[in-house]
Amino acid sequence: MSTAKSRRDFFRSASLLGIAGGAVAASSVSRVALAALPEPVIQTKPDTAPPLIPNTGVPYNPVVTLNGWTLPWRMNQGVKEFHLVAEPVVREMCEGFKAHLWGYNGQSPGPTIEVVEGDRVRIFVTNKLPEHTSVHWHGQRLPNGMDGVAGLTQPSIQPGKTFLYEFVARRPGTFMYHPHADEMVQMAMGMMGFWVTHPKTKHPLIDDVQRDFCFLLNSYDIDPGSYTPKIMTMLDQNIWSWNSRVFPGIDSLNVRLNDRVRIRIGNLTMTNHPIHLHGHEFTVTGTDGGPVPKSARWPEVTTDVAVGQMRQIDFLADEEGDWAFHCHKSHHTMNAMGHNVPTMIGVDHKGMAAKISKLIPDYMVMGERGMADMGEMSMPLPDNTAPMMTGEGPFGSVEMGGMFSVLKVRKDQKASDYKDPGWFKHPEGTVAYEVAAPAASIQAPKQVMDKPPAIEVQIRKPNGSQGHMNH
Ligand SMILES: [Cu+2]
Repeated sequence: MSTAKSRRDFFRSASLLGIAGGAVAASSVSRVALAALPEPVIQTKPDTAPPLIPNTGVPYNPVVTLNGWTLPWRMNQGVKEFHLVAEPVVREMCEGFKAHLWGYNGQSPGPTIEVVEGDRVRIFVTNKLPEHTSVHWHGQRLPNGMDGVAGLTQPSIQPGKTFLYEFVARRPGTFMYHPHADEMVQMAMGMMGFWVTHPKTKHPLIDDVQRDFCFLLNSYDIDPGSYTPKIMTMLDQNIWSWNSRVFPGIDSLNVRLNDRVRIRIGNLTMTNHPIHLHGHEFTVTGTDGGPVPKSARWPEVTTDVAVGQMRQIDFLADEEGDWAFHCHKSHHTMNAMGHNVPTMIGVDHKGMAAKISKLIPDYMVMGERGMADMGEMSMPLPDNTAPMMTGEGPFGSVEMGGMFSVLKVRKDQKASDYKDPGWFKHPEGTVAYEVAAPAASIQAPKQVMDKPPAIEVQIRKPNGSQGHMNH
């Protein structure tokens, strides 16, 4: 179904259902304003959209959402109006791997909402999901009835209905939005989005930056070959993603040498993520609670983003190169498969493999030397999944997946150009290289485990007498 047609259908069903009338806080909006909902803008591609330069109101340096986009608004008598549509979406998590998620306006996560401190914001939320929902504006100062907690501060938004939220974006900073109705299911299905409120005037704790990136940490449990997340999984997710993308599907962060760079990260998974940047030190300059006082900042190369937290990091990109940027939990830089594989390092199971392959012709021995072989192996994969460790770099397989990307710092990157400059061209003599060494001087450690030493264990029997047990 084309976007144009789905929009037409939406407006037809909207008028049939009388959506425009069923809004909360209708008293603050005239009937005329309600009758004309802003047309929802839908995005179906997972590309990183260029920054949305504001053409009205206070100017600011817009953010770039990794593999995402900023929702356009319309000005209506001084109020910024947005239209979010909660709906089932198909998200390409990387090439060859699509997930059936729930999100907003065609994508999961939903579009980023960018406003300026002091803006009056009106957000229409239309529910095209098969169940009720609500939207909570995480971190915002707002009237209690606009907080979006179904049952507590508002009735839930039933399928087919549109609600209206309206408040003033009172404090600048890094925020997110997500449902506060059947939360476990709806967040496990990908319903979330970013929110940035830019300062109205020069703020003593918010420095100007040349590049401003944002993304959400999310995780899913999607069996290889299937499309829909298993929503009951509490901690054992197998897909660790940034903005519902996994490496090598996550775009690089491309900056110019000596740019001041800001990266805003929000965590809506069910575990913490130590986010690590190579080659530079950063400081945490803000959280969803606001800017961090200067006296409370210290340099880091890794910062932990706990569940439900947001971190805003700033740094000077003064080292050229392709710098890894990733979650430091190594299981989070891997994609599905292989998490239940026993450790086989040092185990000689060749004979066993031959016997098994008589029964299962495709049986392969994995991980005798480590798991690195998996990165280069082109194993037959089920139809819809991502390779566990992959990503072709200029020197071979990067052996990564999941929460991994690259900060690309270039001298010749143009100001405000976010295009991928390709791989770094290292100055001669600055790349680690193989040296000739006599083989005898670097002997590999012996890993023979076929004859474990016999260990004698003394076991005290309940009656006090001693027994022997040989292992
Ligand atoms: Cu992680």
